Amino acid sequence: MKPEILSVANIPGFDFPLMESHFTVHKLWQAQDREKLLAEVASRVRGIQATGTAAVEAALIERLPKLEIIACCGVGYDGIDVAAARRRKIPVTNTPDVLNDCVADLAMGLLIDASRGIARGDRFVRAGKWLKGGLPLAARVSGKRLGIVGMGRIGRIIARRASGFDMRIAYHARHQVADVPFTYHAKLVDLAANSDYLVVIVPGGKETFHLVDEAVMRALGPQGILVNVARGTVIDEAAMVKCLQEGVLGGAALDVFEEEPKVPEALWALDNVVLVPHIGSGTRETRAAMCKLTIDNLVAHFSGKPLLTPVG
Ligand code: NAP
Ligand code: 8YV
Repeated sequence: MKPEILSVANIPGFDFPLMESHFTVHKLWQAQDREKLLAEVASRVRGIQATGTAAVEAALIERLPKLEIIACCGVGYDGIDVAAARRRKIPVTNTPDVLNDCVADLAMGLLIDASRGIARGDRFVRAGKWLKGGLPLAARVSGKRLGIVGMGRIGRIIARRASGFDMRIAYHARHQVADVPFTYHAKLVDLAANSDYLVVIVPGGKETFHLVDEAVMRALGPQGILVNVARGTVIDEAAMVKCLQEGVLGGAALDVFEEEPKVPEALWALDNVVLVPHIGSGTRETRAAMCKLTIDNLVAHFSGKPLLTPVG
């Protein structure tokens, strides 16, 4: 008998046939009637497959008496009630490292786009506006000051990418990192005041909720550009809209939003904003690696082997 897994969320590129070769999979996200499906399978479910943005609340965990493991296809697991899982000694796994390159690539792409106006230029050409004149000048990227909020696995790769653009790099995190040569700012507002670009790459959740507040955005300033590839909750989105509208923040490039997939319509109207739909890890190669790691963790657990990437 294959162990039964509850898939609580889909993610483009997830290899369900591979998971189904090892497990019986119940797709909660596909169910017309979630309650009916849960009533049918709850007593037999031994594992949950989630994603980086899926909610796995205490109520669901408590409803599954045989639950043994929660495997998250994503490095961020802020939607999962890890404390509730721990109370039942249920391990949680995630997918660190395999997505570092692609998320860092996207962060640099967003930064360059927001600064140089690639998407804006594309809209301009397609609308036939070039025939009537050119776009206003943009801002140079190379050699500028980059502030990175979070110097973890992905933050470090963003710094490496930015070094190739001769950027002067500084960062903020709760702790100074011993093995990076960049300037550390214990206060985020100081980092913002000394940056042309602020790239956010910290975990989501209560600890970082609205870490980037109005004061930070004002410190970044009217020429400053805010890039978010972390979680929407890390930035005070309403304050950001206001700062962008008033011109006290120069621009923003956003992969993540507070209430995905809802993006405030006020942002659609702003030409100094680049918007993409949470695609940081969205390449065929990276999704395949994330998916394999998620399934490998589940397989390891049910074979009695050590987990590959348990959450600490
Ligand atoms: P990581 O290696 O754990 O690094 C997290 C960094 O954030 C560390 O430098 C940490 O340093 C810092 N940090 C944590 N809490 C903080 C706080 N309260 N204030 C300031 N800094 C704080 O994580 P990662 O693998 O780089 O991933 C980071 C996050 O990116 C994920 O959790 C996920 O939410 C997001 N992400 C998004 C996408 C996407 O598709 N857009 C893809 C992958 C990941 P200290 O502990 O010293 O504070
Ligand atoms: C995924 C992510 O897009 O790894 C993360 O934390 O945000 C992304 O890689 C996410 O898991 C989709 O829900």
